Amino acid sequence: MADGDGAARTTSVVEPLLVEQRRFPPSPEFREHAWVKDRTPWEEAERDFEAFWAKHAEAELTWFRKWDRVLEWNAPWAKWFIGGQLNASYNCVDRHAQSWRRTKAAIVWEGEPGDSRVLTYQDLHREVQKFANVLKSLGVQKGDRVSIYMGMVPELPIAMLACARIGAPHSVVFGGFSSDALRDRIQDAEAKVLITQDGAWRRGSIVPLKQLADKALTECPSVEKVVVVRRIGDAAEATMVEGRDYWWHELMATADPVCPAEPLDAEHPLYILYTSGTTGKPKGILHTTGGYLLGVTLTTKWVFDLKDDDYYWCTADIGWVTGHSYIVYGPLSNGATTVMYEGAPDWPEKDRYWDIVEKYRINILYTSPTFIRTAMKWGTEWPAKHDLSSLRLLGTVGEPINPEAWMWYHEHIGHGRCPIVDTWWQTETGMIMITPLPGVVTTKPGSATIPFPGVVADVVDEQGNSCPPNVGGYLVLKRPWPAMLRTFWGDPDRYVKTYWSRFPGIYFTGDGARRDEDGYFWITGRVDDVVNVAGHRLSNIEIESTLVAHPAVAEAAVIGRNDPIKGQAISAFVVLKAGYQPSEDLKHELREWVAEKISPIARPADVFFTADLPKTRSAKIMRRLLRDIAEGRVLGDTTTLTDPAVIAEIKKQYEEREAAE
Ligand code: 7RM
Repeated sequence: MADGDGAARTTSVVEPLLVEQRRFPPSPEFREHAWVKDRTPWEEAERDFEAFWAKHAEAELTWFRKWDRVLEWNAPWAKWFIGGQLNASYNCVDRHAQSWRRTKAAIVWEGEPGDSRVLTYQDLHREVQKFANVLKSLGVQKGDRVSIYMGMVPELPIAMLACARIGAPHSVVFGGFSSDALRDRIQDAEAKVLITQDGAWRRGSIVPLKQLADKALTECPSVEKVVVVRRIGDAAEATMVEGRDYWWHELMATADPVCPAEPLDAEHPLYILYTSGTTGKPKGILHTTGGYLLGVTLTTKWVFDLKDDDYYWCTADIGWVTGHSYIVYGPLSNGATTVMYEGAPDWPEKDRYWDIVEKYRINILYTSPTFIRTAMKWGTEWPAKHDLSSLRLLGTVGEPINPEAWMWYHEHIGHGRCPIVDTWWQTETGMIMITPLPGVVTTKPGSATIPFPGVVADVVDEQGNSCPPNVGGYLVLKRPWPAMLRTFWGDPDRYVKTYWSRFPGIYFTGDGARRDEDGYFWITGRVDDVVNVAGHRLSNIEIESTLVAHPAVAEAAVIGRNDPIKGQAISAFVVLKAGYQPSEDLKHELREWVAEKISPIARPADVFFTADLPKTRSAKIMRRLLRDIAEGRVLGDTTTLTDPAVIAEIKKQYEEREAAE
């Protein structure tokens, strides 16, 4: 877990420099038409939270068999809807394809080069069934894992839903990850099949996904078959291995279009998604079927106040949990129209998102604070060029949003008309946990406001006691919720240790927070060794290990420092091996090394060479001190350091660089 040095600074009275006074109550018109108009759901959940979830499980999902018991809770092991049977693919596709929604757009896809596709629920039903049969023909059986390494193309949700249909847990690996990262995740999941594509478009150039996959597969003996979507064509230079690799379109051409959804136990694994934790090894977060689907279905409906005629667009990549829950499962389970975009926000121009909003008349937009801050930097002229009057609700996720960015979003995108939902949650929680419901909760710029009905969150001190108002502490969750992770894939001990050991029986989020006098939560960010760059979670230790794997590097420390756009940026402090000299070339090489080994997201913004790293007498790297330097704070106590001169030297380098810029 955390080495403790980051944690220490959260349990103190936080005195906000500027107390946020602005309040945005829901407009009477919005409230009148909202799914939730008053406090009833919170009251119901308070009276009997199991009955609350059971009521909505009945109303929102279609079950093949009703459950016998709502919850079995042997902390930290949860089972929801025991004895119940359902299928996520059936809930997301079949039940809509068999209703008046059959001709409604399910997925509206915008390609980076400007090509587009619309799949109605009927189309999706056919494609999902066909691909489920393809998977079966490749030997995939219930319980087998399928890894997916793709960009944002419609075949990705089709593949996920096909896996769900036959009970084969999918493990989507973000298409921006390196072949090493892919290899580690395939190995951990012991996937039988990999689905990928020849290449993906990124700002007009090609990411050669198949070539990267081939490299990973040289060390993945579990993978028997590979399915390749043809997105690019010859330019991707994908080569096919006879007997192992198959083109998606060739298999689909002859696939049987009928494949009934398998009735699965509510606790049947739906997917594994890897996320960064406090140690180098990524953790396979396991989500199961019934509770997860209920959590994402109800939050999608209530938080976004989603209606049948809405065009809903979440700009995340499906490779992250936000895409799983709020591009694929939540919206489709609701029978919504979900928009997906393949490319970058500044391609071909800095108004691509606003162009898409205008083109499709988007009603609900869900994006990240990093994107909002970037758009602020680009200037108001870009959104001003477009008709954004279709928007009626805006959302954010992934990092704390600063009040200035919130206000900019409110004014320049929402034109003062749209409620903003700042949603706090994690890969682990599966569903949105702290959020306004837009028809009821008055918002304050920068606060994720209050827990979703049925969720109990608190801010506690080192001993686990609730902190008084405005005192910072650890954000914890005190009651099980249906979409919670069930374990780490293949590592139950670490699941217990990571989340449930600091405060026994209570879920430790890894975030710091305070709660104000109105009970509103203000999330301050991670208190453990996790960096959050543009809403993407990275582990300090994983990046350090990667740096140390470079022949020139003896030791490395990595911290996330404040960054005005990305929330945090990575600073690396590197001790070289004897015989290596610091140089600009070597800095560049190390930055590229990390980008290649992990992902361009992990590429350090700055690299500092130092003779030694600041360490405590118990040999722990004092990342807190490095952070203080990087963020220009006065250095605290350095007496526990083995060699205080080390830190003075690093500080000098930092200041020299600042002066040079
Ligand atoms: C959905 C997602 C989780 C971490 C979480 C926080 C941070 C997410 C907010 C936020 C402040 C928010 N999953 N985080 N949402 N911080 N306000 N609204 O991002 O597993 O990738 O990251 O992200 O630190 O622990 S995640």
